[in-house]
This record gives sequence, C-alpha cells and structure tokens, in this order.
Amino acid sequence: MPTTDWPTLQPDFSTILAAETNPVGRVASGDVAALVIRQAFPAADCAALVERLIDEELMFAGDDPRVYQQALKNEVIGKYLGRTVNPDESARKRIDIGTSLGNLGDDKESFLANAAETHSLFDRLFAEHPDPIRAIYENLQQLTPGKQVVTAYEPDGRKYGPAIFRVHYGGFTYGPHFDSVRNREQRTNYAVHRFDQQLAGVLCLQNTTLAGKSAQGIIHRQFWNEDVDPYLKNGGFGEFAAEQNIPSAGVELEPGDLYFFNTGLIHEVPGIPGELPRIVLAVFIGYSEDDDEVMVWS
Ligand SMILES: O=C(O)CCC(=O)C(=O)O
Ligand SMILES: [Fe+2]
Repeated sequence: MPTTDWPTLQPDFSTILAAETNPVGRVASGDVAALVIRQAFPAADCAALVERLIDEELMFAGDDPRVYQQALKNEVIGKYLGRTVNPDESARKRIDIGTSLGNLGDDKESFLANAAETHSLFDRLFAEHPDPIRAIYENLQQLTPGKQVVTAYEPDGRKYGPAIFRVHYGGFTYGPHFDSVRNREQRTNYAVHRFDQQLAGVLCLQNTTLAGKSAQGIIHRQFWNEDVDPYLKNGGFGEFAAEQNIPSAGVELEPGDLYFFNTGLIHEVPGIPGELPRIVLAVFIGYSEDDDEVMVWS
C-alpha cells in the first residue's frame, strides 16, 4: 500500500478492506484518490468480449474515419451513439453501447424505455459468456460492507441502464471535468439525485497505445465548485492546478483492471491517437454515508 497523503488503494478488495474498513466512503469523502482492482475481469475475457462486440457489429475494429460514418448509419449502434456528447463527429469519435442518463435523461420516458432495451441486449450478450458488469457490481458490493449495491431504479421499479461500453477512437480526449447529476445536470426528477456523492467505476477492456504510451485517467484533488468552474470552461484548469499545487493521481490500467473514483473531483483522460480504440465499461455510483443503498447506473 502506498503511504502518500492521497493514496490509491489496490490491488483487490480483500487487501483494500484490510487497510480501510470503509474504502468507498473514503473515496466519497475525497481522502482516497481511487480504488483499483487488478484483473477484476480477466484480460483474456476482455479480448474475447471485444471480438464479440465487433462480430455483433456493435463497434468497429479500427480508426478509419469512414468507420464512424458507417456506425452512424448502423441501426443498432446508431441508437446508442453518444451524439449529444460528440456533436463534432470528425474530432471526437466515440461509440456508446448502453443507455446514458447524461445524454437521454431530459426525456424520462424515452430514457427508461431505452434502458429496458439495454437490459435485454446485455442479458443476451452475457447469458452464456463471462459478464463484466457483474465483475463491477460484485467488487463494489465487497467494497461497501453493510450496504446493498443495486442498479438504480425509480420508485415505480423501472431500472436505469446498468453500465455502458464506451469505445473511443482517434485519441478521444476527456478534458478536465466533473460529473454530477446533482451539481451539474441538476436532475431533481430522478431517484439518484438523493445521493451526496457520485463515483464512477471504470473497467478497462482495451487500451490504446502509441510509442509505448497509453491513454490513462488522471484525478485531481479538487472538488468542483463555483470558483474552479470558470477554469473548466475556459480550458485553464491545468494552469490553475499547477499554480495552486493541486495534487493529482494518475491511474495506470491494463485490460481487465477496474478503478473507482469520485466524479465530483476534477478528472480527465488525455487521448492517445493509437491504432486501437480505448474501450471501457463504465458506471456511475450514487453514495451517501447514511444510505443503505448504493445505486449504480450509466
Ligand atoms: O474513461 C475513463 O477512464 C473515465 C471517463 C470519465 O470521465 C467518466 O467516466 O466520468
Ligand atoms: Fe467523467
């Protein structure tokens, strides 16, 4: 275990629990930078899954600009593309397989209908194959003793999407940002709005690599607030963070590795224009210290 001021705890839930009785709570409070579970889903299963997603025409193998145009026309992918996130398709090419509250949440009925389709799709995909969604939920359950990890649902029982695959082509970059249904999207009409803290769980399925360097996440020890907001909007956060000596944690993942972090902290994933797309399976997590439920959605 590293003993820095702002630790990343790893490599598996039992080691982490031996060091911290409430590890997710420590991420929620911002005292721990991240939790990393090495080989939460075996690397060989990641490779087989990527092959299957390609065979199913849910994604495309390479980074050919025509591929993305083709994907837009594909009936299945077309439905799941994060178009609202990436209005400039030539610059930021990303295929989403799953249902995103961020992209679809403005229309609750259509969001929940889309989520039901995603459940059917994933049930079919993983009926007879290793299920990476389960790997995320089971690790999270172990890391939140005494609480119940569930797919997020509305009071009438309807479920959100359980997780989302994101396939990033051509050096897709997440600039410094935060994610919060409460503070950013202000989705007061959703059950997940009740949680004090929002975390993410991200399972790496495939890295993108160029000249020995791969695309990896960086988390800054700075919660979003009104004062840092202008720096996020004008692209000056990097300079601000350097001036203020804000600590950061880089998390190096291999395919099969899973990390959890607080999305209220400013975070980023600088892109690497490697040959293969960077593929992750991602969830958001709603957490309150005094809530018995931990809700998971995408
Ligand atoms: O892909 C990642 O590692 C993180 C992406 C991200 O910013 C998020 O899921 O909130
Ligand atoms: Fe994020």
